Amino acid sequence: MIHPKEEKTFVMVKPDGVRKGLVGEIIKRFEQRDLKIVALEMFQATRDQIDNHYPKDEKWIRRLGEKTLGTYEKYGRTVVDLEKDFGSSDLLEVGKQVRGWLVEFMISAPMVRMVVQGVHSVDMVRKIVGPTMPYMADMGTIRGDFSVDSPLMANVERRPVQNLIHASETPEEAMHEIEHWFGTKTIYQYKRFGIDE
Ligand code: IDP
Ligand code: MG
Repeated sequence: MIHPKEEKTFVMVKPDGVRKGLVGEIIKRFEQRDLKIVALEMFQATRDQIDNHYPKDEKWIRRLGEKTLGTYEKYGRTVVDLEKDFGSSDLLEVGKQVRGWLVEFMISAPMVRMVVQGVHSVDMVRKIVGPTMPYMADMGTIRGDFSVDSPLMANVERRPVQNLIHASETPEEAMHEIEHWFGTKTIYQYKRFGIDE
């Protein structure tokens, strides 16, 4: 087992976060919570890179579709509405369409990628970022403080929910994403005052 202080997670400021000028604010919130930035870069992703970033397995894609249907039902809309908006009520097909919107969005402007290290960094970062849907995110989280999007609006406009940041959800996802985005790059080591010495 790695030392708890060595836990790393992957974060990307999405195009909406960059275009809203939130790069500094986002990094600040991780650093002020004693998390350490150990790799950092602005870049523009290729379609292929994003396609390989989001899982391609049926289970993950279907989950996106299920989430979408869940939102429809929560707001009194039905499978019939889903079929009208997506041309299908097959949740795998719905998930594929949402994934496609995501890929297009993520290549639309530069992003900032980083590796964040610290005790429970995966969970800590997700907590600081807030839940996927900004309209549900508490004040004090990044998504809660700086965005208000909802899938109800996004699905009608045929675009992904804009929630400023991507952050790994599990240590396994983090490992895969760090390898994918920083595989050939340097992850730095240094001692943070007050944390490492
Ligand atoms: P996460 O980014 O909080 O980890 P995931 O469930 O992994 O959320 O979904 C990936 C991304 O897909 C979300 O950040 C969001 O941009 C988009 N997304 C998720 N569900 C929907 C939806 O129902 N409609 C449109 N976009 C969605
Ligand atoms: Mg995710």
